[in-house]
Amino acid sequence: MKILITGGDGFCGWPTSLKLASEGHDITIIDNLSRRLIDTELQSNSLTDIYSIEERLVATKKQNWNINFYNEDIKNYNRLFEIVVQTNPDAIVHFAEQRSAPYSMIGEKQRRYTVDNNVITTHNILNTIVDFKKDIHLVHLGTMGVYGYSKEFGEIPEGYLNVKINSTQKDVDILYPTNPGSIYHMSKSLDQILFQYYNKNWNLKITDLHQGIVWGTQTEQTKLNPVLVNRFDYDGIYGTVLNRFVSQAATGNDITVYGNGGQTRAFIHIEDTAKCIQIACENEPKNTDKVRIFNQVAEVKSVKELAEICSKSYNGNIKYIDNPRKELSKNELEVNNQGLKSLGFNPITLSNSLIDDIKFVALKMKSNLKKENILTSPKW
Ligand code: NAD
Ligand code: USQ
Repeated sequence: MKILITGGDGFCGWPTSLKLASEGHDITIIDNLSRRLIDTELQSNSLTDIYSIEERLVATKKQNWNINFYNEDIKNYNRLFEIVVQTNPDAIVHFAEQRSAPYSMIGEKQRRYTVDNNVITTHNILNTIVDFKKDIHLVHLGTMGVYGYSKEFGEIPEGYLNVKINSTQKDVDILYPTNPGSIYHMSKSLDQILFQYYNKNWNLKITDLHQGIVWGTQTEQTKLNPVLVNRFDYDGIYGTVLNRFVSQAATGNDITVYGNGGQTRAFIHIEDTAKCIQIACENEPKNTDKVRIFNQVAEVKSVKELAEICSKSYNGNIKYIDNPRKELSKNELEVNNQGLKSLGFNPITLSNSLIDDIKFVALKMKSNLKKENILTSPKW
């Protein structure tokens, strides 16, 4: 297949691009490298030494993979449209959004940037598909955070809640009520409305993947050459919880649990991110009656459980600190992930050997860790 990947230089986009290319797909990446610029803005860094996109591309040629690259901001509609026409893709995988909840809560500039960037990029892609070729399949990376994290309505279904309207006694499927916990998560809720309308009016073929927190860093393909290494965020703004805990424990820093660690979240390994996107691309929705929504999730764990695993494995000290976020101090969570499973997804779950893999990378890169960047989250 010809697959266009927006945001293909990022943490999820890069290994996914490599995976799809290694499976024989024709890949075109569009990325404006804004994530690398945000590192400069925040004076933060990837724990791994990531190579320039030019060096990365040379290394992919050595693997005989077919990956083209455009350095473009997809907020620029005309350029996006030209590239889509030139590439004529079967599918567009959309990663190109500002994805950090803490970043989106720093201040007015970051709140506006997150909403402007995320809504415009999504809307531009939808318009390109309407005006160029309506049967391009759009695969979007959404988030579990659009649902909130609770068992208020039981197990979290895949996108839709079946409700009975009392006055009519009729059953209907409605989009699960959104309950975002940050401006970032709210921008993904806005994306959902865009998808619903474009699907209803133009019958667009859309898969929205509500992904949990991604952990791990390397994949089968990124390990093939040091130049292909994936980024590893450990800082208080972009680092996600499990990768932070492992890198903290491995480098002799405290494991930073926010609040009491009762927050329960859904998780997925980076290898499975790429695998699920492959599954979604290779299995288009059978009809366009509604947006297809899958929960891209392997398992559910509490923050406390993760901290205890890391503490036990690496002798780390757990430090409970005031939670900078406005979120429930404790929640239960159950998530349905049958959609991707029915198409062959066999989830990788947390295991000591995989956590050791992250520890190995963190230890090797210990000298890159800037201690002052560990506790940098804004309060909200
Ligand atoms: P990332 O920030 O590492 O990657 C995003 C990429 O998109 C970056 O390379 C950035 O330069 C690019 N980009 C952003 N705006 C752009 C624009 N206007 N034009 C062109 N390129 C642009 O983030 P990630 O962790 O790879 O996440 C990718 C997607 O997956 C996001 O949409 C995120 O919401 C979703 N997601 C991520 C996680 C996670 O734990 N990392 C979990 C669930 C969902
Ligand atoms: N947490 C700690 N200590 C830390 C860091 C985080 O206790 O040092 C806690 C947070 O308070 C939160 C939980 O861990 O309760 C998860 O935080 P996170 O930073 O790992 O994840 P989050 O901000 O939710 O965002 C990440 C990605 C985002 C994606 C989302 C999926 O950055 O792009 O959409 O995970 S989900 O969480 O399922 O909505």
